[in-house]
Amino acid sequence: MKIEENLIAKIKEHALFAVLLDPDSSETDAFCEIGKAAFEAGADLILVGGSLIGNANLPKKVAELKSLVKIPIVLFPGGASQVVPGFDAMLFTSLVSGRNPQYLIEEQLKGGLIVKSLGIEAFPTAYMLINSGPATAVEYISNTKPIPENKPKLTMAHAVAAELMGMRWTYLEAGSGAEKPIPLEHITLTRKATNLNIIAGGGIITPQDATARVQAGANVIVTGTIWEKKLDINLMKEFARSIHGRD
Ligand code: 1GP
Repeated sequence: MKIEENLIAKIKEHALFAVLLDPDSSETDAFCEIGKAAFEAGADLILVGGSLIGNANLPKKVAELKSLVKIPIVLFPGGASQVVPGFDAMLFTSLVSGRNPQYLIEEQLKGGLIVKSLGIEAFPTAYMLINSGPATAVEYISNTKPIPENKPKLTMAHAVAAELMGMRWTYLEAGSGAEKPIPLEHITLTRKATNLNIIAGGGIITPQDATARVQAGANVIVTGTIWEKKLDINLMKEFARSIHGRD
């Protein structure tokens, strides 16, 4: 529980800035370059995942990245095939907004014993996909319907159920490269109704997008695609300052 405890202690001080790395880019230099820049810019953690495809090169790249950064590297798996050694911790997610048993419990069943035997610290996380424009890869591959963007109460109700089932985190997801980030009401209502640690990601491309979601009650802001398009360390620093409330 050490990594989770440390992150939660930090969350009590300020919201956290997370940079997401795509495991499919672990064949390239971009993986470590973006990860190292995130650390230098003041990110609090690195997430790896979101894709639903495994990659044999991943453990080697994670080990390389670990030698370059002093922040936790947390797996955010798209499926059991991504549970590989080397991570400090992982989001043990269930796609609770969907009704596909594969992502509600089957991938977890395939991955659970591996997580245990590797000794990876797991954060129980209710993962929810919220509609934010054209269909995203996660919607297509998970074969689930997102929660409609104008139904924030549905998000809140799923979060309440997840908390009652013992989950401690929820990830409110617009999808990688989404046209726009999730509407604020989904965060506001979930914040009022639960004590879950709220992660918000997908389509966040400006520090203002991030700040608005922190003010609505998000505890962790995730950005990924923006850095794959252009690695701008000054903008990363600006994100860190806005999310940490130091602007
Ligand atoms: C995707 O929420 C993450 O799973 C990050 O989204 O790539 O759009 O920043 P972006």
